[in-house]
Amino acid sequence: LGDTPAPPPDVVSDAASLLLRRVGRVDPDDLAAYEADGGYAALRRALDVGAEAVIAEVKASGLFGRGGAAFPTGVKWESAARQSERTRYVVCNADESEPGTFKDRVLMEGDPFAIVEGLTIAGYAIGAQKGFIYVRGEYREAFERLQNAVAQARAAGYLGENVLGSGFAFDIEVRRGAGAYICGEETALFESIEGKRGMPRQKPPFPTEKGLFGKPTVINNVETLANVPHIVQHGAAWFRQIGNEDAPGPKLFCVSGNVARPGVYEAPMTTTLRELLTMAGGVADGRNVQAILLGGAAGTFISPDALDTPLTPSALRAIGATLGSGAVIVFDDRVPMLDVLARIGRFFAHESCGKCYPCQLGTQRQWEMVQRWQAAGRVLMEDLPRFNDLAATMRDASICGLGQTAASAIASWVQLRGYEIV
Ligand code: L3W
Ligand code: SF4
Repeated sequence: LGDTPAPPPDVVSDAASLLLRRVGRVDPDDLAAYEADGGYAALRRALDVGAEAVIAEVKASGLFGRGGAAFPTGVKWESAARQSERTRYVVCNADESEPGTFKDRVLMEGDPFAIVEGLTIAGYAIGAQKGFIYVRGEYREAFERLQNAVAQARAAGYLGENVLGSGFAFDIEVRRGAGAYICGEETALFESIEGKRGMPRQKPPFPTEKGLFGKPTVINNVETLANVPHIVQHGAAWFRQIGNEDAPGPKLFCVSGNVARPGVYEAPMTTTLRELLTMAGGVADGRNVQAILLGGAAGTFISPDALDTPLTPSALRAIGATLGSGAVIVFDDRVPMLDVLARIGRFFAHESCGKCYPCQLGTQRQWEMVQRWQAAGRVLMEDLPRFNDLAATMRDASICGLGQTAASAIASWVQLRGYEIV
């Protein structure tokens, strides 16, 4: 955990994959190679069937956001397309910064044209004139790959004044962040693109109504957009064959920590945690699982008793967890968990933007508290009423997701095992 760039994934699953199909196989710097592998067939189909049909297909597919909050993508697109304001934007949130999350990096470095194509289809569907891809500052290679992909797409007529002779005018600009976790929050990301300090805005209004430059905007995660060409090309029913009613389509999981083969794995969300760990070679050195942190620093600690839970939203909800961005961090029985809690506390205190007091002050007090526990070698019982009060205040009164989730991992650990630590 921490505020350094995610390590490069060692392993990419070679299972029957959709999203990772081209990664490591098709030259990511060559548009001709992408086209030869079926690339841009989906955009052609989108332009043929029309914007309304594209939105209907994405809605019917049941695709939901892969960045953490799982909002239905088609509903978001429809909401933006319905606005009376005609100046509209689409934005790809590529500021992947959640600790333990490195899936978008693999897609951007390994299959950048798919993201450019997905964003172009999104732009066409909602009637946008311009798209932005906002890339995490530390991801230099991803940034360069995407810039190259956009330039080649523009030269070939997939972007520009008259996309493939359809009359649709659309272009994409690739921007780099400057190292702030908070700029992955969608409205802070807009502020950053607009040239201001990246601080979240109050929601509502949601971006579909007032987003970038105050105009209707659709903002989707990299992985979400990477699913779009497949849905448009093959249809919602085909897409729904993967996963189940509650969780259609493939998902990328970032498995890290004490596993034999850390990396990015593609699997349906009906996969259980135990099956995912098996894909990653099991717990390293034959040790036992102590806990799994699901969803990164903003996520939830899961007990090894819950290893047979499928990774669908409803199954996870039933055990009080969410999948978040797809981070699965495994801690074996040797890991000093109070050090991990202290690291999480430091992370949020450092990354809080300071705009609202529940989070600005709450993350600092939380960090102090977990440092006290670390020094004492146990969760201090006398701190628990204070901690619960702090966690509830941050969750209920913070402006954005950072503050609202800053205590969730620590609270889940206290609930899981805290009382037993001596
Ligand atoms: C139109 C409505 N749009 C909601 C949109 C909203 C946003 C999306 C989700 O993220 C999560 C948290 C962590 N009309 C709408 C609407 N929307 N109602 O739907 O919205 P929301 O507010 O539920 O969530 P959020 O604040 O966008 C919070 C996760 O993010 N997280 C992790 C972040 C890190 C990464 C990464 O590194 N890749 O994603 C941190 O908190 O799980 O649940 O677009 O506008 N009525
Ligand atoms: Fe900033 Fe935290 Fe408030 Fe979000 S919750 S606006 S990060 S201070």
